[in-house]
Amino acid sequence: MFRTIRGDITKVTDVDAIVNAANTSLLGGGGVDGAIHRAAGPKLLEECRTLHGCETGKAKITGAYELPCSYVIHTPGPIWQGGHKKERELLASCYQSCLELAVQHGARRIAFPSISTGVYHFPVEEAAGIAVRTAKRFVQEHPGELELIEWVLFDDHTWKVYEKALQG
Ligand code: AR6
Repeated sequence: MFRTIRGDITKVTDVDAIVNAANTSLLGGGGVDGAIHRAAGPKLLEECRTLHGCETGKAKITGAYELPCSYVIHTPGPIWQGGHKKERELLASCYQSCLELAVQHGARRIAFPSISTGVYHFPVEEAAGIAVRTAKRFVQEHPGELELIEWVLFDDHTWKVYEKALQG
């Protein structure tokens, strides 16, 4: 049901949906967002233009085009500003919103990157705890609706932190 793997989320072939750590414009960027747009091809940006952005903590879904899955779920994570700007609640809301959209679209297997812990500087340990707690609670509240939730972590340190959060 839950697992972590080290790697590139654009290469994952065993899920219905991958999550993009986007920005509120939904018009692409660096990091995992850039990698997803490059791998999906220009039609992804075309569809994103029709969405007119997305609020931090919410999510929107598109097709996946050249990617080996059916959907991309785009969620703008919070920018870490010291922890007093509702960053934790907003990050939990990202996971919750993505999982709700996945279920609404019949996507039973979903892969997440480490939302907000790159250029948005959310501390990784806290982000991993929020990610795992929110996903576990969601599964308890939606029994039988999801088969797999995995985190695809790009670097060794981030992978170890999520693995510990999941086991601990
Ligand atoms: N697969 C999986 N994880 C990746 C990949 C990949 N291909 N590439 C990077 N990561 P970031 P954020 C990891 O900065 O902090 C963008 O410009 C990365 O090592 O991508 O939410 C958006 O447009 C890190 O652990 O996302 C926004 O403006 C994690 O993904 C802004 O960055 C998240 O890093 C969002 O910032």
